[in-house]
Amino acid sequence: MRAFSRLLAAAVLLAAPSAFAHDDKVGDIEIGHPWTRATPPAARVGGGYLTLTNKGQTADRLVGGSSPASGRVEIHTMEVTDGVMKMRELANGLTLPPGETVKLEPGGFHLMLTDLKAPIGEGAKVPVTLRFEHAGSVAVELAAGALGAPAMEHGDHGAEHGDQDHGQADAGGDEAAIQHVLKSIWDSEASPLGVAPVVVAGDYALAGWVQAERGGRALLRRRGDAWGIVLCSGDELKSAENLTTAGVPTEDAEALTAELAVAEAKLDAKTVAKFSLFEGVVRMDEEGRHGSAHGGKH
Ligand SMILES: [Cu+2]
Repeated sequence: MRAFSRLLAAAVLLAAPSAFAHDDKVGDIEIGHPWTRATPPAARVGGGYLTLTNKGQTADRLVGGSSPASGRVEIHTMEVTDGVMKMRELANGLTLPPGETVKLEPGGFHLMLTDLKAPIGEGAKVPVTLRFEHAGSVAVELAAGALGAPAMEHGDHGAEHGDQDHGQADAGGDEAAIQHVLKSIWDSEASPLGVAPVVVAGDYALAGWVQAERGGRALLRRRGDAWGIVLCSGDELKSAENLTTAGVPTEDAEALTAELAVAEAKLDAKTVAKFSLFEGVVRMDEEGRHGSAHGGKH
């Protein structure tokens, strides 16, 4: 329980854009679409995402940042080791090769606002100053989309993955919608994602997933007609107490764990064992390019 809370506090906030922010430029560095996402009330960290294009002839480097909204702004990378996603601070900054665009995005490089002074509210503009080794400093604003709201609304990413369906519940009901949300992010021909069982209580759901030799459990939340992923974990999500910690109302948490136990008892032991393989807690919001959270496919 304590460990879970700590993990939650330290969990990575993965998010997806829902607002199109203005572009900025400093020296040879062009900054595109800076965004973040609203955080849960207890969150101490937030993510920051944007693209950096080096229009110059020589390499530059994002070496740091600062924000009045957080104690620190760190530059992080995500790595998957043995199927477990971890993030690591890039102590030497992020190299920006000449003529190239480097994306800071969920599941990859990102800014991490640690020690948030207050939760990030939907629609907020979070000011961040970015510091480059050669280009100097520039102020940008991270436009905050909703927590768990449908994302990828803007046209920029549409061609690439705008059809990831915003988790709308459809005729197939909650289970189909939830499977669809998970698959739209992680499923691929090369590595099909299996989603089962799915149990729903109130506005929350638990889903087991397996992909090749990996697996885990996901907690999802309904907002309006859409289901969004709240977090991914393993055995932690079998505990009603942990679910409550993650924000699920006690009644729903108890219903979920009871139903999950019944549903998983019908599966073969090998599959259920895979659900336990996911270590730690990765807090997310639905959508986005979160592939590396589970699969390291990027
Ligand atoms: Cu991070």
